[in-house]
Amino acid sequence: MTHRREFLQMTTASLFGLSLLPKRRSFKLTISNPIKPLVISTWDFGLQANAAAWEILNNGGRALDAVEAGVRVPEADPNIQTIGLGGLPDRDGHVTLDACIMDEHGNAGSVACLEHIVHAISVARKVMEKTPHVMLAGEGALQFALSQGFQKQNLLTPASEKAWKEWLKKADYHPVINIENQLAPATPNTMPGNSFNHDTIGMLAIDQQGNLSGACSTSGLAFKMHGRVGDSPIVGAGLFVDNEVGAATATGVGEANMRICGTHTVVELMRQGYDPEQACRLALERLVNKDPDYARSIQLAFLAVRKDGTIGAYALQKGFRYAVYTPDVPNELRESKSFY
Ligand code: SD4
Repeated sequence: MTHRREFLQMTTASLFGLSLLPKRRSFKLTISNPIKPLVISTWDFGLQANAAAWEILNNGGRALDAVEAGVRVPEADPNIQTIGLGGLPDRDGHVTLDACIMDEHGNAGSVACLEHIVHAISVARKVMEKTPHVMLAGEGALQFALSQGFQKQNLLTPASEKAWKEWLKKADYHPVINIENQLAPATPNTMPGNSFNHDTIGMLAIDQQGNLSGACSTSGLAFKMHGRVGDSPIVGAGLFVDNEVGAATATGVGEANMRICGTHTVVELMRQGYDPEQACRLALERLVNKDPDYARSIQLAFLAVRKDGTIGAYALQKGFRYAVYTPDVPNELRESKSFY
């Protein structure tokens, strides 16, 4: 219990604006040999996305341009049923997209529940650059996109419509770990549960100037309720970039991530001196400690990069892969460690 005298001291200290918290040393990362340029992204489709981003980074371009160009690749691919064109719809048959982008100055833009526009990431960038806001949602986001010259189009492909109609027969909502689109029928490029069928693209890059940016884009959880927004467009949940420290992005069940402001937590842990893998693990540990049964039943994964180019990832479940492209690593897939 706080005694009266201590309490009065505390109150007096607060009145004079004195912090009672122990002083932390400020973040000072010694960067002797930074790895740059660099781009990393979630899941197997990250390989193609990284290749597009690398073109820009390798030519001295800005990390922001690289992550936008990278994320546009899976957004435009109708065979990827978790992002952009061909994304699996919500339970009412609407394909609704979430996306977020952040630059080296800490500027952010995002869209939530956006319909009919393939490149949600480019709309998010326009929100960041052309409006006084950070996030636009639903009909307002669509109207803004159209005003900026984006073309309206039907995002529901025959394959995704078929999967939705199949799902409607039982209407049993149950995201499957790592394979949220297991119900999707096989196509020449996508087998149910294979590596093409995964989730959100989250991409982080460092350019030749050493500046960081990040982007993420998704159609969210398949067969979600209409109007559901996940973690991806939420700054500090699906994506966070701090040019002094590092950046992080997420994939998996957004509801779990939003509760811990996951990527902000990861970046703050890196600021405290944890390396990216430790930071991703510690953020997930909050979920694991609070509700182990829930944590065991879902997938959530973080991918992070520190300002010096050190990369790390951690997942709740096995099976989370990410793609890495650096001057020494010509675009390879890595598997992250996991709790379970
Ligand atoms: C969401 N985090 O909407 C996204 C989807 C995802 O693995 O990444 N699924 O919750």
